[in-house]
Amino acid sequence: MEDILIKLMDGEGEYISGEDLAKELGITRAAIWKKIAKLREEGYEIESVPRKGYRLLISPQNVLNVQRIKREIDLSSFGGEFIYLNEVDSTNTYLKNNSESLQSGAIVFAEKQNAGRGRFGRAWENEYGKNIQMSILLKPKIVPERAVFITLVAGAALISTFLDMGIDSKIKWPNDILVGDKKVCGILTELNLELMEINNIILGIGVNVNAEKFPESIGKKATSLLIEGHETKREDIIIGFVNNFKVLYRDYIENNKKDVVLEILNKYSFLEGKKIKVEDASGYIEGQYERIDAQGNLVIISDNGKKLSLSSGEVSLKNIY
Ligand code: BT5
Repeated sequence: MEDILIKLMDGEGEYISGEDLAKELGITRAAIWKKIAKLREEGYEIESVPRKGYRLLISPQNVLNVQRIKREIDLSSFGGEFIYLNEVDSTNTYLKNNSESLQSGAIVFAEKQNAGRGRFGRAWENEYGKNIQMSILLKPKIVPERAVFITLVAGAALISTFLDMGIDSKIKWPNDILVGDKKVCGILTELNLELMEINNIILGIGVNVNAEKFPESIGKKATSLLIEGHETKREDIIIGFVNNFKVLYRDYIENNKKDVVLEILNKYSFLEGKKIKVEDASGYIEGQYERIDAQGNLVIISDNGKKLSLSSGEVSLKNIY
């Protein structure tokens, strides 16, 4: 997004003088005027009043209302920052590269990722301006083993957010959220360690909100909220998710409280009653899904009758996944 647009949005409907804009952006007032004219052509209604300056009145529909997000997420108690980017390689990589200067809780959002990642080096598809690609920087004082549960905290926060919006979703342990049996959201939690201690954790979520189509390669398993018949505002999802996540995350980090998360995960498990296959680097196990246990592990009764509790792995079902 144009820097000038960000400044106008940051102005929250207040006038910003041409002189201030020129100074802050390091360009001439004539260049400001040209940029304003271009934005007007794109559908932004910008008022200009002599001696007062410019103020943004109306944005085209699909522009993310960053101001509203900043207002409704209590940033002062969490990270202090919501960084809005037009394009980036990956929001997770962005936070990794800026982790020293940012506080725990800092959030970055991008309208488009050019190298969005899934787990195990897989790609995450996205389309400019339609969906949510965002990451949260976390710097908890915990042992690395406790970090995996954060993916589940994020999953539970997303399911609650969707429920609040009247959308039924399910979790496919550990990191997929499905609507109508297809994936609308993926979660990627990356751990950056230093001498076996957590330096930071980066939680990335991708939500297909308004995408209308997907590449053929994932067409059978991917969907968006819009395709499933849910017209939503991206802001509502972001605000709901961050506010739900904050509460569940603090409870987990500070009090090791996991019960609400586990209750949600078990109640809305996509795997309930299903025959599954779980693969990891060492091989695979087939069996019957049982539940998510107190550690957040997947419990499976293998085909040879053994009950196993797995802390990681890739779950697949016949046919789709
Ligand atoms: C995930 O990995 O599901 C984690 C996705 C995390 C994406 C976010 S976006 C913000 C942040 N920055 C990043 O760079 N990443 C995070 P995994 O379980 O490995 O699933 C990846 C697989 O899902 C791919 O191999 C495809 O089959 C499928 N896939 C790719 N893009 C998709 C999409 N938009 N919707 C649904 N499925 C998709």
